[in-house]
Amino acid sequence: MATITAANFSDAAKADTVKALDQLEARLRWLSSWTIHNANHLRTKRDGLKVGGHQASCSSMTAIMSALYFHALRPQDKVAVKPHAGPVLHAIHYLLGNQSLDQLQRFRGLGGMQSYPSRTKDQIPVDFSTGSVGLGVAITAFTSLVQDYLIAHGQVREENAGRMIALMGDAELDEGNIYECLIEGYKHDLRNCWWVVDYNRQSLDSTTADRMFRRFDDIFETCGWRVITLKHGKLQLATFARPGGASIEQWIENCPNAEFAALTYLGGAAWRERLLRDIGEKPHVAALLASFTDEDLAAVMTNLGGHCTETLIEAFDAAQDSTPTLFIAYTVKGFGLPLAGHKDNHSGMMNPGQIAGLRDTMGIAEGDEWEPWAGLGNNAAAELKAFVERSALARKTPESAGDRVPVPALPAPEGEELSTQAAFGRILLDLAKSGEELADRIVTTAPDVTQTTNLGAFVNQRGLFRRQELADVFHSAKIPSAQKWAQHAAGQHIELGIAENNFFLMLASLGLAAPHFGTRLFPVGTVYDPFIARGLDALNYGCYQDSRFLLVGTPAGLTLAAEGGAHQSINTPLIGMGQPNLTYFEPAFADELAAMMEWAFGHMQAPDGSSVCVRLTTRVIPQAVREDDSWRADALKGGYWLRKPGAGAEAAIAFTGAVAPEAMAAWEQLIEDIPGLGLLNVTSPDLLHRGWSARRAARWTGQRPAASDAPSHAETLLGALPAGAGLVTVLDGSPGALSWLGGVKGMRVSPLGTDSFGQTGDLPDLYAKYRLDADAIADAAAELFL
Ligand SMILES: Cc1ncc(C[n+]2csc(CCOP(=O)(O)OP(=O)(O)O)c2C)c(N)n1
Ligand SMILES: [Mg+2]
Repeated sequence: MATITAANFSDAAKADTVKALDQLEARLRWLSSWTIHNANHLRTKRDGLKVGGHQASCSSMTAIMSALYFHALRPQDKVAVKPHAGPVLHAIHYLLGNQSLDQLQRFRGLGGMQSYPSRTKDQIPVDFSTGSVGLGVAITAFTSLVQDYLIAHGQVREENAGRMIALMGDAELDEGNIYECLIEGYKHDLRNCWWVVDYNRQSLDSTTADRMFRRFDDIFETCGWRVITLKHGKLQLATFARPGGASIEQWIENCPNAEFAALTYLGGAAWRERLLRDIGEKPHVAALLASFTDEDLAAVMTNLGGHCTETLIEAFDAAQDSTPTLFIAYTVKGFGLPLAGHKDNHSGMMNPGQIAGLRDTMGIAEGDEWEPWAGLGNNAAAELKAFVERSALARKTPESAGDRVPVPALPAPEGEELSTQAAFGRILLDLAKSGEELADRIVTTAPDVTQTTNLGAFVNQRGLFRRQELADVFHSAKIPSAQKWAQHAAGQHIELGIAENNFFLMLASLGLAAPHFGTRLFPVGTVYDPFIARGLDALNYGCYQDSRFLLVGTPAGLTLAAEGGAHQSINTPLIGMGQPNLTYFEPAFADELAAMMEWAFGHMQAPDGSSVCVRLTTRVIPQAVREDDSWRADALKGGYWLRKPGAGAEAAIAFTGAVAPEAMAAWEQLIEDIPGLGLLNVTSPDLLHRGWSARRAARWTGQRPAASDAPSHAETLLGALPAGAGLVTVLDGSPGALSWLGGVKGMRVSPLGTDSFGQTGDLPDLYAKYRLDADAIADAAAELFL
């Protein structure tokens, strides 16, 4: 455990600071409680549903947040706030004048402040959205790595480096992604990162396991972190120094979490009775206890480090180097509220009588509840306001929209036969060799699948990123290898270990470089398509914050053949379609992919853009022969006719991706029997579906802009078929990704695709067994006419 040195400012100044921060702590505790109370007890309710909010989780952190935001934080620092302490963050900005009363009063209502801090929806500056516990913690580490990347690439000055800080609940330490992140952080020599644990030893359900005591210290220290434990406040330490105090200290040391929490809830008389029973016979203990009123005794026993402003600012002031630091701040959940310590207080709420009692003890007059400085008196209020205005937070620079980087035309790789995965590697290589600025802004990353996803050529060209240079041992020893693996500060590939949560958090962090650091990066991440599911919540988390990246799921589907069922992705098309802020494409041909990537680099920087995902394959197929570029615009809208339906055509085949040869072969087989048969290449089931449902929704939301009076692209495409025509849909993935197309014009559908686990085999066997081959498509077409 690190020792805490004295703060580097004078005792008098320090005393003033502590006093102001204590007053602010009380303001935050009150305002967060009242905001939640208002939403639950005062605002008109129309649905009988609980509104919710977490008064106990907030008050557990108010001292930590007061000390951090109004003392330790610098303008360049960024913070992820424990989701259920969101109201405290809003209260901080309310005191700063950045948040309106209207927003506080509409907490958890439509258009009001969000339940959990949100970058995209809240009106205050939020550095990181939080909500899914654990992810908001780990993203701070990855954002620190992004900052190091930008420093190394001359985009951020070393002296402006900020600290990336997570304010976390102790139960977040149960999330596995925390430990995956610790390991990756150690490998990349993480710095400028603080995690402050609100160690109240309570989660949602109850109190937490005693056995974890001191385990966290070991784990973090092993991973290169400094651990600073703030167990006792100054009042407690002073008491321990008095005669009999050592026995109380020892007693606290041995007290199980649940018992400590229960006594906290019961209060002073219960503490006294219990301490007398357990250690009353020890020298001086009875006299020491007798020197306290019940109220004072309760205050001493709950004066833990995380509630002691002086302890907190000393600790923060002493950790000014760049070593990653874990502060374990002992706290009481519900501190300073009648809910304190109760094991059920996570969703517990003060009743009207209790909140009135709290208001009275804080000296706030009835009717003054929303007054930012209520209960302070004029002079004190003015002083505190001035103190707040001097804080670094008031000087925080607003986020930038990010610069715009020109996107050059990306030519399609040449070759009569190609796989989309190989084409991806070639397109990136060509870019890497170009002098385009876009190429300099691309950062690639992969969870230990760089080579097998065809990122290797780009990496050979642009190098691996590492703050400290690391030679390629194999290269130095002249051992032949296709892959250069030298690591240096100018490199543009961030190699990650095989942990998909880390991969998605890295992408999310890189994709926020524009708003966070003012420099746009174009993250390109590759992962085996089936293992997207492994990091799905982190992917969703990145999209929720509107981070911008290009995700490449490859190889995909049953088409992986010999790799077998554990590697053959099935439902990723549905993930691509269902994930907000992510546009999913699945190309069949290399030129489509080039067009999609070019579009993606534009879309990733458009104000109303999104992240983009492409699902690729290693299957080498003959490339489409083009007469012109007319396919291109439609392909970027979600689909185009590879063979236009003839007049009066009674059916069409709609396919996506790797099964293009089967769809084309089936078309050849059937064209004589079904004159005018169409062949539709669906390049993005996502865009087609989204456009179709948005157009329908526009009829009742009234948001349809005049120009969009045109039908959706799906309607336009299928409008080429006469009413009553049938549709065979086929893709290497969940059939539901395409079968909905039948609903657009009310057509009969024969859907093909995979909806059971695959297995090993060669492609002819597997396509036959899972009904993806030309015969299956022909059979499905015949079914339409039964
Ligand atoms: C991934 C995820 N699982 C479950 C939840 C539901 N949940 C919200 S808070 C919480 C417990 C939080 O305990 P802790 O982190 O100790 O915070 P405290 O309220 O005690 O400060 C849980 C399980 C969630 N938000 N995210
Ligand atoms: Mg907790």
